[in-house]
Amino acid sequence: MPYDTFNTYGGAAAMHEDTATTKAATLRNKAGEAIEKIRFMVMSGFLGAGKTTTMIALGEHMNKTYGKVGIIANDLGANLVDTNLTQTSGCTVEEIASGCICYQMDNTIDKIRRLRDRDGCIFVMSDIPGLGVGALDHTYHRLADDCADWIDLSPFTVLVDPERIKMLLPEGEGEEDIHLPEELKYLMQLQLEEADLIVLHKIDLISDAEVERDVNFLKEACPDIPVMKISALTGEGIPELAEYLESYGTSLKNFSVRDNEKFQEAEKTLTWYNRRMFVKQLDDEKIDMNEVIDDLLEEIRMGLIERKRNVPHLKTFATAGAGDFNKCSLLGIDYDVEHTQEFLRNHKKMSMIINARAVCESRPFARIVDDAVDMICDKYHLDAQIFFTECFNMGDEGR
Ligand SMILES: Nc1nc2c(ncn2[C@@H]2O[C@H](COP(=O)(O)OP(=O)(O)OP(=O)(O)O)[C@@H](O)[C@H]2O)c(=O)[nH]1
Ligand SMILES: [Mg+2]
Repeated sequence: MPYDTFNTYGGAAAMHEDTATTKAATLRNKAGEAIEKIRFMVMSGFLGAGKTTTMIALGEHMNKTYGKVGIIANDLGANLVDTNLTQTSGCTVEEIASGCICYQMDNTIDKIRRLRDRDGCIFVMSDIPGLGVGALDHTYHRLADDCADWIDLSPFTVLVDPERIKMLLPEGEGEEDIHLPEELKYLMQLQLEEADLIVLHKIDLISDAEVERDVNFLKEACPDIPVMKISALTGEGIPELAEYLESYGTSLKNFSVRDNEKFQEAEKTLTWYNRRMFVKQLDDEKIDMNEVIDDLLEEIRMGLIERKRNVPHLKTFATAGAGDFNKCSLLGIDYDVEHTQEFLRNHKKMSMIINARAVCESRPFARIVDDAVDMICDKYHLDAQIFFTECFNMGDEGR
């Protein structure tokens, strides 16, 4: 049965007409007072599409206009950049690491409950790993079955990066080679099909004509799914998106991966790499650690180019005391490093996390990172202590 849906969003309500059902009985606390249901939503989208940035922008906006928002940072593996980055915002954060929320639903339900009871959140959002498909089934259907009396589900939202749409556009329109394997197209198509709502993101990076072209493409490719456009960086479209997510529910469609083999082929192209390390300047000198991080990322980029491999998202988060931090992203060998935040001062040491999702076999990728770390140690006379490294390909036997 379709999940409870709010149809208060003007003309677009008709789009969701068939999804409205009766609401569950009102929850009451010990004193007999009515308790509002909490809202939950999943933010999906390909690696680097901007899920974390958008959740933070939505959270900060909705904290002021709607009520307290909780964010669950979710990814495979441990030591997540996204958790650390989200903690620097004004949002309340929980983490579900070492696997997708889909396979940790009891844990996810506990976190949502804790965010409500301990932190007073009335809206919780979680992302899923950037290759994720299937959360509608695993997460939304489970919550609809088991928690409909205290959780309302907002639209299952899929973000799309205009750079990645180039892979899906008809020949001649997006022909620029972004050096990602063909197999990943299928993964992106599945993500779009799964959506209740598709959001074209990073519109600050493209012209109005390109926005129109991409929106039209998405509407044609997914005719029954509403399309919005935003830039989390400039804030454009964030209030409208927030209002939509607060007002609408999910159509709770039945979606499953049609061709599991093809999906696994796409998964196998990706390696997950997470490292935590501590870097110290051996002459006790304060240096510009921003430069060190830039050199590290550039060396990894060059290593990948040399081996004809790529990294759809490589992100680093470094701290050096007194709240000073650096957060960088590299969205592929064809792009420059993006600095979400740079250190404001020089430092003698820093703690650093590296998370990479690479189109490269796991051992060669680990070597590329090790070589890059050796290079910065030589160049800046540093010692690097490695506390944690994990590196696995999605297709590795025995994982
Ligand atoms: N220009 C521009 N860049 C953005 C925008 N939103 C995010 N980015 C950048 O895109 C990069 C990736 O953003 P994230 O929010 O980490 O993307 P993500 O989808 O959470 O990435 P994964 O969790 O690794 O899959 C970062 O460098 C962001 O600063 C935007 O609206 N405009
Ligand atoms: Mg993220």
